[in-house]
Order: sequence, then C-alpha cells, then structure tokens
Amino acid sequence: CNGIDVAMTEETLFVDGHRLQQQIDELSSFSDTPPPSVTRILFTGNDVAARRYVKGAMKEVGLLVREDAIGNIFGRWEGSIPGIPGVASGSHTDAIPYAGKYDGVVGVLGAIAAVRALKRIGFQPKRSIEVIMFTSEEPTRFGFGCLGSRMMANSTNIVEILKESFDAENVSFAEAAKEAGYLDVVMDHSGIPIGIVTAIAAPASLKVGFKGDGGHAGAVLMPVRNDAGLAGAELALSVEKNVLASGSTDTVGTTGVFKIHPGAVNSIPRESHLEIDIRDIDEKRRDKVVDEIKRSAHEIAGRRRVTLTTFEIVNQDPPAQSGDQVVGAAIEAAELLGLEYQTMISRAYHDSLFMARIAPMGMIFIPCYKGYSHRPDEFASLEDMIKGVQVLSLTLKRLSSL
Ligand code: HGY
Ligand code: MN
Ligand code: MN
Repeated sequence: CNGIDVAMTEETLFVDGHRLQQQIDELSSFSDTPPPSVTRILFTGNDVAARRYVKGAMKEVGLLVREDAIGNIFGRWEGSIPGIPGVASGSHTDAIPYAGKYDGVVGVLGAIAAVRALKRIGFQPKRSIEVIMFTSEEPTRFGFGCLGSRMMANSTNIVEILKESFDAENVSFAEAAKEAGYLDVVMDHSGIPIGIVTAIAAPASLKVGFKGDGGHAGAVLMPVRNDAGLAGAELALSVEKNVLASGSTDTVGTTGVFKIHPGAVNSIPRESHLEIDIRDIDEKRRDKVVDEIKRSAHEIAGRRRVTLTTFEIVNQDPPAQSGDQVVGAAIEAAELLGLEYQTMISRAYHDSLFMARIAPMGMIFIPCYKGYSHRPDEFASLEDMIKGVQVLSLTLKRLSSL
C-alpha cells in the first residue's frame, strides 16, 4: 500500500482514548512526589516501575520488546520486509521534580496507541515500526539530558562523560544503572490541534561555581566581604541581561539551580553553585550568549574578589532540522484527517534532536493547557491526544509503506 487510504482514516481509524488515558493515569502513580505532581528520576524505583509498565503496555499490543545497555526500550512490530530500515516513534517517561504526567509519556503511550489503532484496521507495515522509550531525556540526575538518544546517535563523548558522572548523593552513573538492572555494558563499550515540528532549537547548559571567604554575618564589615552568593546572584542577572541583549525573542536563558553554602542566615555565603540553560534556534547567536556569560562570570569574580572555581559547559548541542519526508507525511496525515495544523519550531529539546543525527526525524505536537510543561498542572485533553495519535498512526502508516 503506497498511500493513505482515505476510507481507512476518519471513520475507521479508531484510537482507544479510554485505554490511553487509563495508561497515562496509571503511569503517573509511579512518582516520588504526591499527585498531581510527578517526579520520576532516572534509575530510581519509580523509574524502574514505569519501565516495567511501558514494557507491559508494549506487549499488550503485540510488540516484541527489547532493551539496550543504557535502558532504551524498544517495542517492534515487524514489517513484511524486516531487513529494510524501519520507522520509529517514541519519547521518554522520566520526569523532572514536580513535573506533570504528560511530558514524554504521551509520546510513548501515544505511539503504542497508534500501533493499536493501525493493527485494528488490519494494517501490515512493509517497514518495521518501532516504539521507543528513551532513557533519561531529562537531565535531572546526572546533569545530562537525552542520554539514551545521544548513545544511540553515537555521540562521541557521552560514554566518557558518564564514566565520570555522579549524582547529588555521589552515586556513580554505573552504580545507578546496575542497581536498576542495567549494565555497566554502557561503561564497557564505548488553539491548533496539531503542530508539526520542522526544527529543534539548540540547547546548552552550564555549571558555574564561585568561592569567597565566607564569615560571620555580624562581624565582617561590608567593605571587606567577598560574598560568593552575591557573585552568583549577579551572574544570574547577567544571564537575563545577555539573553535579552541578543535582540531575538528566540534566545532564552534560565538559571534553574542556584545553591549557596553553607546556607545559614548568619553566615556570609562562602560558595555558590549555578546551573544555567541557554537555548536558541540560531546556534551562533546562542554561542555568543554563552561567551558573554563566561565573560561576565570572570568580570564579576574579579570585581567581587571571589574565585571562579568552575565554569563548565555541560552540553552545547547544535539544532536539528526535521526530515522533509517525515514532515510531509505528517502534513498529509493531518490534511487527510481534516485537522488544522501549524508547522513550528520546538524550543524544548527532545531525543529527536539526537535521532536526527542518524535518521530523518519529525515530531507531532499537541496543545497543552496554557502551554504548561514541567509543572504539576501540565495537561493535555484526551480529545487532543486522540487527534495526535490519529496523525501519528497515519504518518507511521505512510512512512512504513514507502
Ligand atoms: O529541557 C527540555 O527541553 C526537555 O524537557 N528535556
Ligand atoms: Mn521535559
Ligand atoms: Mn519531554
């Protein structure tokens, strides 16, 4: 079958929304924080439970499940010509602290729902279709996002980085992976219902540390202080200033982590630690902001007589373009279904940023209540999710038939 048979679309393509919503709700119960928030950090008990749940959901629709060393989970629907390149769709189920239940989850369970819908109409793909759950799209535990997709895309330095990675409790990546049943193999080897993503913005993240002398909040007079907390505060403001100075609203910057030590009301901060996220669709402009933040960090340290102990660029990734054929198939699917759509740029990053390095990539977006994400009140309506799954089904149908 070389096209999308209209007769098979709107009337007969049934997406089981009840089951999809039920699965989203059940998966949200695997959380380290109470509902409606969801916190599911890589390789914790709840992450492992969620993984088990996803594997069960894949099996329920007849997918053949396998996992790789870093914990990416694949559910395969074998095509009639199994040897040729397949088509994959997926996302993540890890969640940052106090997030909601939809981010990533809709991409995984929605892809499973699309397979269910296609099987129901008796479709047989020529190319195999894979549903993928990527390991740790969020950077929460080890400071690095998109671990699974970076690994799949043969990112050159990720294995070396993970060998040196420890979480806040000083647990190494290898220990955490092993604890979760994954392996050190990793270490041994090297208003519109549908958005169709044409490009993903370029993310970067930084870690910065300042150190001063600290001291007694009463005894040390203002002129002789070198307050590491204030150096950090100034840097956070300079992030905002430098981002705004780029002249484009596409440049965004966030100081999402700001810690001071020792953290007592009557103690001048001796150390500060900041983690900064900078993104843009224009890589050069993003890099210029990163350079300016570095310059500011040195300038602040000099002026405040503190030491800049750390200025680490954790990641500085290029943007990615979607594949024309994938975008074309998604547009065709939306049109066949009579759904209004818009092409758009994703300012959030996703595993697809890295998948684009090894295969043509595309993404289908659905509306979120007020655009909220990374918040407990993140919400997508079942109606919108069903529309997204319908578009995904027909896109997979098209691409797997080419
Ligand atoms: O940070 C991001 O863009 C994504 O949520 N991981
Ligand atoms: Mn996220
Ligand atoms: Mn996500």
